[in-house]
Amino acid sequence: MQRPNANPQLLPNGFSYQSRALSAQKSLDLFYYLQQNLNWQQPTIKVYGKSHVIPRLQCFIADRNVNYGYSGSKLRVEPWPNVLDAMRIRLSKTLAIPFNALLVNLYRDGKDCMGWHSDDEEELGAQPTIASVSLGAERILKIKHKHNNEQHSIVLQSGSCLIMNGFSQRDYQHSLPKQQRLKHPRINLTFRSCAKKEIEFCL
Ligand SMILES: O=C(O)CCC(=O)C(=O)O
Repeated sequence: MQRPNANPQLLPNGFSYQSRALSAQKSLDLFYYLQQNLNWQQPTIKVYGKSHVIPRLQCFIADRNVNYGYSGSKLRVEPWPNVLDAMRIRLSKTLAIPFNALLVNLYRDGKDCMGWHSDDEEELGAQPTIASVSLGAERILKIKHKHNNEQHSIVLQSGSCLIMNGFSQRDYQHSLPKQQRLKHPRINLTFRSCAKKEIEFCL
């Protein structure tokens, strides 16, 4: 995997996009492998006191010592499959970031989506680096500034890698809106570096 290039789709500071981080064949093989072999879950969230299943499937993979509220509350923590461990090692070396957790999303078709949010949980630190790899159907990612009207859209192609770092989470939100007519699935891998659990011991 190469270091992402300067961004051809004119993204704001803190976002950089590489369209062909993985070859088409590798992306396809990996997509089918993960679709069939990960332990997918569909967590429930509460919105205004009402429970809803989220509109996508997820799998959270992490080192055993990772302290991440996201996983603790809703998702089982899974061990690293070899193929994803190898990818995280390559990404960690290339970007000089010790990735220790991975949230995987499976969008079964264009009706599955993700709402506006920032990945700004405390465990990720003040300026987190997140490496987001896309496999399968192309989807549009929307980005908007939190305090002005600046908006961007980026087409996430299969095999691409979007890096979010710097103040991207402090200053912007992102979302993956529905694309009602899309029939094909997509998998997204977001590699993260989370705080570690404090070791408890008694003497
Ligand atoms: O599917 C995507 O590209 C977006 C994923 C995302 O925003 C997230 O995992 O926080």
